[in-house]
Amino acid sequence: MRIKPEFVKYLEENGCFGSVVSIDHLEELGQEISSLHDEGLLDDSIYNYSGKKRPYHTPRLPKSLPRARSIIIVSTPQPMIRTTFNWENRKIQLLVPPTYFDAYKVANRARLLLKKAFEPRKYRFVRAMLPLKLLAVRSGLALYGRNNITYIPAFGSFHRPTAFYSDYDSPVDNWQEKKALPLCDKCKACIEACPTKAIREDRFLVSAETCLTYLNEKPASERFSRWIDASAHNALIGCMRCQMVCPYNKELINWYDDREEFTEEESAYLLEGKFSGERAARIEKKLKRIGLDLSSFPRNLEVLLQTRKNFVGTCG
Ligand code: B12
Ligand code: SF4
Ligand code: SF4
Repeated sequence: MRIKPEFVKYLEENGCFGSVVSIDHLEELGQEISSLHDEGLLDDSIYNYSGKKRPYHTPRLPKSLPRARSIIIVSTPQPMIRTTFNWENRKIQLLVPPTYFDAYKVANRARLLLKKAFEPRKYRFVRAMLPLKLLAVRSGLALYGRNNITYIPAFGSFHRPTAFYSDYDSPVDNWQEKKALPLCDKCKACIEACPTKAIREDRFLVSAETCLTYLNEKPASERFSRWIDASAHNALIGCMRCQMVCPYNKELINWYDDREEFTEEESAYLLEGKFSGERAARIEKKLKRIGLDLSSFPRNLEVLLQTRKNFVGTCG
């Protein structure tokens, strides 16, 4: 059970969800990740984002807020984006999963809402680089799905969590055991839908190194391995298969915003894969609005267009 302090009620009035834990759990959060690493279950190339620092294994208080008292997590519901490519006289619509885009916008709004929620008291909120799913579940804000993605009521897995260190000394500490969604006991939909068998029967932790998302987030200079069936690809970046089949997302699978349309010339340019100068800068600006940059092209678009030779205007 999560206790909802007043500031969480304010977040909810403004369409966001939140929770709080004491700063005393910071080390525990890191230890949980580093113990998985010590067991050889986490690949350094995936989790060691900032070189030797391993921010998720050994989270440190920021220099700007050395006396933080709490960690606040705010989650913002986000739809998918549907974007259109004009290609060979057809309009081909492709998806970008929730959470790839508007990262700063979402984080800034979350910080602003927190500031307003506590007014007239003035607390600090410093963005925290933490294992967000673990924090979301440990704080009672979310539950783990068997697909290792976290879920909140009403918005399923379509939400973007953001964490902040704060000098707010919360009387509430929502730290709790990790829990999975009730239906995961009996359901295997995501395991069966995963095109690369990254969700395993023998353990809860996903095999990140075979997850399609990991493979298609790499720069396009790394071609897809032959073992990945072309039909596995389903989004311009990332993958929606294990979320689309989940009963907790039943009401959300058609929740997308239409954003950006690429002309025949722009599609051809992206497929050519030779980017430089002003033209590249212009198209990259457009890609950034859907959470992408040129590094995934032409590979990701190429494979999707190949598998949609007879494709007429829906997503999938
Ligand atoms: C590294 C990373 C990846 C890697 C590795 C994925 C992974 N599972 O960790 C790759 C590139 C593969 C990836 C893919 C995706 N990612 Co990612 N990723 C991250 C990142 C940077 C760190 C995640 C992390 O800490 N992993 C460490 C592992 C150990 O943590 P974990 O999965 O939580 O593992 C726990 C469970 O296995 C659980 N567990 C183990 N046994 C048991 C048993 C029981 C009973 C229970 C209940 C739990 C349990 O405990 C483990 C921790 O101790 C975060 C951003 C951040 N700062 O957190 C985004 C993030 C987690 N990713 C996100 C998203 C959206 C995705 C994708 C869905 C993207 C997409 N649509 O294509 C896919 C989903 C893949 C999947 N099925 O997990 C979102 C999640 C939002 C949400 N709603 O939960 C985040 C938070 C980014 C963001 N800000 O929005 N991602
Ligand atoms: S698809 Fe089924 S097993 Fe997978 S996360 Fe959803 S409810 Fe759980
Ligand atoms: S994101 Fe795709 S590849 Fe990764 S676990 Fe889910 S279904 Fe499998």
